[in-house]
Amino acid sequence: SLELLESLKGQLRDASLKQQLAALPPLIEAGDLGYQIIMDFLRTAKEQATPSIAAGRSLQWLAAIEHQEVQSFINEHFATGVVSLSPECSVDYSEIQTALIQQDFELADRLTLQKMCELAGENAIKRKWLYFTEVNLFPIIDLQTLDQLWLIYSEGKFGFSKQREIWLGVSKNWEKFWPRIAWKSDNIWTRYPGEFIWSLEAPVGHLPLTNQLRGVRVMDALMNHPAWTTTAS
Ligand code: UYC
Repeated sequence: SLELLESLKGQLRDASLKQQLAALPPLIEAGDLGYQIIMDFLRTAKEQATPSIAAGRSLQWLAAIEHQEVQSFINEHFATGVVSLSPECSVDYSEIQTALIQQDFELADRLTLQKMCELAGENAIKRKWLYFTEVNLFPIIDLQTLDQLWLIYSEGKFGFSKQREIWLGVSKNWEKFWPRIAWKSDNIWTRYPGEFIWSLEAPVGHLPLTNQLRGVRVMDALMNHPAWTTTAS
């Protein structure tokens, strides 16, 4: 009913994040009128300085719909997503944003590792993995951007800063940390790629991945990076 749609519209605009996210499935279910409400919400969101998690999730829902008008709307206004990438970044992260909008979390994770190798330089690109010394030198803006992309397109669940919150919550105890983010269960490492959860069903902090094959130092460097204790530049 129109009354219900009006109330969902208000919920999407004004309620808590949890309620905003809960308004989306019934709006999608409603069809055309629901799509219009979500598109209006995204138009308004675009005027805000900082992207919101509700806007990121709205775009993901709309992107998954095969509907001419919705697709033209996305192409016209949100082809590159809701996160505007700073020109101060050393690497172009737009491919990650595209994968995240499509909810292809496995691709987004691969691209994240790849782009971090690009950020580290020629040697890391050839090696295809990172030294912790390279991570220490990552610019704050680049790590904050990667983190924001993961956060905005995961209902606020994924990203290094989320991992860091959990890591601090277990007093930096790695053995307590791994099972919390489902990288280990029953003391056995989760196997890459098949055993990881490539969806929003995953626990908070599950993605993006940092391979532990060569030890914990890269993860430690990520968790200790000044990006998480410095405000955005
Ligand atoms: N893998 O187990 N991982 C790979 C993870 C480990 C292993 C890539 C994460 C434990 C091998 C990513 C976990 C381990 C390869 C991750 C995990 C192990 C590989 C691709 C839970 C054995 C290479 C990028 C902590 C006991 C062969 C990359 C292959 C790859 C991530 C084995 C992203 C988070 C200690 C042999 N693992 N990795 O860095 O399958 O190569 O590609 O962490």
